[in-house]
Amino acid sequence: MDFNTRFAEDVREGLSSKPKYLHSKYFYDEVGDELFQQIMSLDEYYLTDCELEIFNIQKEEILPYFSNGDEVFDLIEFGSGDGYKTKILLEYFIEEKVKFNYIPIDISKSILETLSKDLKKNLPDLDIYPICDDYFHALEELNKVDFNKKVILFLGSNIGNFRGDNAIPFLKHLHADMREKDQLFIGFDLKKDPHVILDAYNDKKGITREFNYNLLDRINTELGGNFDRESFSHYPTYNPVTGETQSYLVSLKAQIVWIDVLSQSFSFEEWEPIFMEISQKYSLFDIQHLAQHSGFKIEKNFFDSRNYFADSLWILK
Ligand code: AVJ
Repeated sequence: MDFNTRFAEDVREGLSSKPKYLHSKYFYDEVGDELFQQIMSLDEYYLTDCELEIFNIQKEEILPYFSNGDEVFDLIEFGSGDGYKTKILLEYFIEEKVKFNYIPIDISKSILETLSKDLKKNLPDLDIYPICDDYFHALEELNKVDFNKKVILFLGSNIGNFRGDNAIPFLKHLHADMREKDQLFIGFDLKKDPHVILDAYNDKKGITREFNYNLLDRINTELGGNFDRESFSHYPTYNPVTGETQSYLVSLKAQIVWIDVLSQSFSFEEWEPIFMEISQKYSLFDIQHLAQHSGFKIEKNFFDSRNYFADSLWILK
């Protein structure tokens, strides 16, 4: 099935469900990539600053975990985006003349092109092999031809888009595709003051709202939908019991939306929500639980100075 058919079928399934939902992975088209870059630079969105701080302050400590100095390793990044944070590590590794290849994997072609251009210009000594593909497909293809030690980066608390224990099947799959000496370096946004968390997903400038609306626009342009964004209100929530940040678009009136490519209409009741995204927050116990139940062992946790965020280095158990 090609990408557009997959997208269309996922939209059909989500809007036919009760409660209705849309997949947040479809947030990231060209406009969505740009909006997420704006989110990363918002005052309220602390996640990016935390991970930047971890990399800036602890890069000297991180490097010897990745490299023994002699052997070449592959630094593989899942969902690299524009590589804004990773660049701190890349620059430092190049400075230190570390032998490694950088392999960013992303489903967004345009963001990979931006990243490659930027790195070729600013870090000409870097060996970069971008792959535009699904994470696992890319990793499995790599495994056939490449036997270097792999360090897999999964940063930014991207894992949080899985609800709670749903992350485990994903991590198990990853585990199955890793070899004994490989490592996973994975970012987790930690449970903290609920106000701080909610503000990060409810920014004053309304960029996060725009980021959600963009998926309705995308359905309109790519699938011939007639969503009227003005008749949906963005509602973000944080539940400190479950650690789930969730975002909804709530229909402000009874309405019917038509989607051409699906030849189907979807009716909304007044105040009916579409569940858009989950961003799970974790305790150290939660992280331990995930590692343990997916076959990993925590080698080392790296924290920012406020203990808002953890980059956790995992090895196979
Ligand atoms: C890219 C999935 C880590 O959940 O914090 C930012 C996406 N959504 N603001 C997150 C996002 C709303 C982000 N991740």
